[in-house]
Amino acid sequence: MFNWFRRQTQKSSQPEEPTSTPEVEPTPVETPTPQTSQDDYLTWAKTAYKNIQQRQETAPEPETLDNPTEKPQTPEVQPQEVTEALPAWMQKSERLDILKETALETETVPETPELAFDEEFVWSAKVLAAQGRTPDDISAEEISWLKRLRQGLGKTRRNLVNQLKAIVGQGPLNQDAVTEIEALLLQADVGVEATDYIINTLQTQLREEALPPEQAIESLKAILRDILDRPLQQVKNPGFAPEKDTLNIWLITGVNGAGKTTTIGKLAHLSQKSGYSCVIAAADTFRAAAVEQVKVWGQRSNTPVIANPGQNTDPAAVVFDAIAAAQARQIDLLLVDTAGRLQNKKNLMEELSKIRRIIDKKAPNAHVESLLVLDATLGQNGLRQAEVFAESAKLSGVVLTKLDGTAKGGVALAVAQQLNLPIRFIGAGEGIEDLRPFSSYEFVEALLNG
Ligand SMILES: Nc1nc2c(ncn2[C@@H]2O[C@H](COP(=O)(O)OP(=O)(O)OP(=O)(O)O)[C@@H](O)[C@H]2O)c(=O)[nH]1
Ligand SMILES: [Mg+2]
Repeated sequence: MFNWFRRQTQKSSQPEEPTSTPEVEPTPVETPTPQTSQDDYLTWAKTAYKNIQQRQETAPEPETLDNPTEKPQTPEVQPQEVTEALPAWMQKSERLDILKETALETETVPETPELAFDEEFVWSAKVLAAQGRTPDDISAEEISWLKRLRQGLGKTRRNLVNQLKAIVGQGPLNQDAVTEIEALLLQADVGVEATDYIINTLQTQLREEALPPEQAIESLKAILRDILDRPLQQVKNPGFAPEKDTLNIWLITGVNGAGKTTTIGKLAHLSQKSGYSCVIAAADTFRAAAVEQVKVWGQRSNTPVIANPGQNTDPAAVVFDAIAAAQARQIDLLLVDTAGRLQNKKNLMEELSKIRRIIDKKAPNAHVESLLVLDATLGQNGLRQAEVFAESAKLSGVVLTKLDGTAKGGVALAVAQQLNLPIRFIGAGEGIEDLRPFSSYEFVEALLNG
């Protein structure tokens, strides 16, 4: 089973940033091989491609959304016994099981469609190789995801790389060059604060030593990674894998249309296939269609959805019930869908605070994360919303969605710099596979590695 939450990715080194908290790294990270030539990368990529093909040929069936071989790995949930102990409203979810069985047949699509050995494959392989991976331990899934990420940020990258190379290749930055880079970063949604920081740091470096364009871009990449990783220094769980043997609760918040419900569906799928059992709480009770929408995602990801059948029910009550169900079933991860819009903003914030209080009270030992879902296409506008949510929902991280669209991607840096919140997941498409844990290294490569 491939655990996406514990996937090995490179952590950028941050020598100039002294850390007070000791690094707690869930998985050991190998150092990348130093100077690998272009030819070596190509050989590496070819070997990796052959290995993936061989594995696909020997595998009995391609992995599907509803992979039966994964089921025994999730903690034993014994529906029979649990159902008896559950209140009536939960027993109703059995009907959902029947629905699921029929619905899933049509939803089953291969997880990893045929991979072509193309420029994007080589690029993805290179990104993995640079993180110290070996050609026999990479998966088709990882390559597919990196390709998607690269495509999503393609337009921004092409813009940035060409212009940056022309500017930074001319030695110490003069005022004109600084103004040009500033404009480029601002256009890419990086925001004023992060842009100022990047320019100052880059300028100091280039003043000490005039770097050729390629190296200047490498320095720039290191600065960007540093910004993206900095919020992680103050969090306990840099890797963001759900903790085993504890209930993990992830509260998903954000304005309407940001992609909360879609993110929940994708996260449920990712958790199940990474070996964590999962339940969804349908706590957006404001819109009638919201519960139905989350139930569809429940079916797709084969995840039980706890909902209250009544109209206009109290979302905090749904969360209360969902926690009870998750505890009874010894579930690893409870995902809470919330409303994006109520009668007014004040009501929404009050409701979120109430949900948060219920979680803290009913599950004091749970590991709680509060994630803000931000639509990356909104650029700086999205950030203003974050400040409002930060207080009510006690935010601990961000999910950036819609990076496949017109988003410029730079908003990730603004989030880290201005909100001091780590980005935990990124979404780059509407499909169930289109969301993965965030890696600063891979993100920056997709943004700046032409
Ligand atoms: N292209 C693209 N579309 C996305 C992505 N994530 C979500 N969407 C789309 O954005 C729209 C809104 O998504 P929802 O998940 O319903 O958003 P929500 O935050 O739950 O919205 P409310 O329930 O109204 O508050 C849907 O059409 C999704 O398919 C993404 O990563 N890429
Ligand atoms: Mg929703």
